[in-house]
Amino acid sequence: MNPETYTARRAALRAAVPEGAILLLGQQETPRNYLANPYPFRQDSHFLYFVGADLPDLAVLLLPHGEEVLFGPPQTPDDLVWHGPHPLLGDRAAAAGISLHAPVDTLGARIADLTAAGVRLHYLPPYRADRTLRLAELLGQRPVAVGEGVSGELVRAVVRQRSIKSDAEVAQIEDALAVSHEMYLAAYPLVRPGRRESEVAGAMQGVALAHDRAQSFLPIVSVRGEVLHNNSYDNVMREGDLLLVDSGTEGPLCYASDITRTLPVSGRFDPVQREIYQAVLDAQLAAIAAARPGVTNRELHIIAARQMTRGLRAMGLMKGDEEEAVSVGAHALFYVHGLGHMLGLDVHDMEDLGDAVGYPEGEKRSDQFGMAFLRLARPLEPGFVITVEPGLYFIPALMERWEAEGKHVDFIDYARARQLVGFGGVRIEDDILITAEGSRVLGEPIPKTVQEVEAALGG
Ligand SMILES: [Mn+2]
Repeated sequence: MNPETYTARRAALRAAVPEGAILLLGQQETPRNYLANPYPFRQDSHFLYFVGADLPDLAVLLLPHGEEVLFGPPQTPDDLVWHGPHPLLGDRAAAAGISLHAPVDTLGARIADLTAAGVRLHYLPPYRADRTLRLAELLGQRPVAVGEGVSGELVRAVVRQRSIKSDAEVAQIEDALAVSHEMYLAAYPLVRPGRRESEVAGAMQGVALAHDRAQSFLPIVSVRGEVLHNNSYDNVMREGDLLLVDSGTEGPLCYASDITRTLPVSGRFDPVQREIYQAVLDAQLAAIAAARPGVTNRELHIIAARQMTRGLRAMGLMKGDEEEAVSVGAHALFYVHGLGHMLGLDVHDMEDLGDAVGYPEGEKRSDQFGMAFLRLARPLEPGFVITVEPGLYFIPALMERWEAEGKHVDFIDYARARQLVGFGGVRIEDDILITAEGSRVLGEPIPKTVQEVEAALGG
């Protein structure tokens, strides 16, 4: 983005939080096993949004009278030896539309001056221990006190601003989706009995790396799709397995894509797999069709839940009235999570800011199993980018527990459900933009119908 974009974003933030000073803290390197061997660097997303500069140890102060200062490490002769020539701090500041810059080791003193002058310092909640410690040091407080000083006003302003994606931001997400599309094309030939999950994961990561892109999160590539956050790739794929692949990459400016497909290892779905898959696909399509400004994402979640309940009833897995089944939460035995989340610079966009992102002020999350995991419940607005990712899972431990408790016996046929132990899970996920009239699925279509998936696998 050009300097004017970052200047305009900070001006909008300043207008929403007019009093006091605002601190935007960049990310520091994270050691892997010793200091000089760090994890790949990922800049803080708020910093990327308001400043753009993508290197460690930066901070920006927005001062009460409109002054903006970029703090960063001064370049030393040793840096030139180890890291080669880099833009100077002043050039970084100029690229962000910031006129002043200063050595990062003077930041603490500037904050102390502000505090002494009675100026309120707005900062966002830290999500890593090193950020908590850095804030504690900068504020001259104990780490446990840092949380109490978080600015709710700043959190709400950032959420309002980052929730609405500009055309340029949507283009970044679609850029990431183009790489995702290629990643899936690379995966198909490797989804075969006898191959390992890690071969698929490696081929997909290889595509991202070949484009010089990071993956936006640790991908799930597993025949045990019912294990929701499964990050191991050590299974051998067998005839009759379903491989669940949930992966994403980042665009050039670190905007994320997030796509899930479920692939039959044999190349063709068996009859039961096809019925379950179709129930999930129908739910995803129904939710996308209903997505428009003013509709809440909770309503979309319920539309998807009812649609899948209809499918499960047709298969004899559920029974009774589908609206009633969904309102009491019986479907959550199979559809255990929420429909989706915001997508942007973070794959779960702004999740570090908590439920201020997904829930209107004053509205609490449901405590009903299933609905409690709905990350986004608020009314949709033009410019939101969200994921739509319903799924059905057969989780042995959960089925056993509910059956033992006699839970929702009016709506669930446990004898039938027991026959699906070992089935795994199906999830289908796309990224959509809410438009003035409805919604648009972003990116080049990735095979999704039963016929398309089987054709892609050569089944
Ligand atoms: Mn997702």
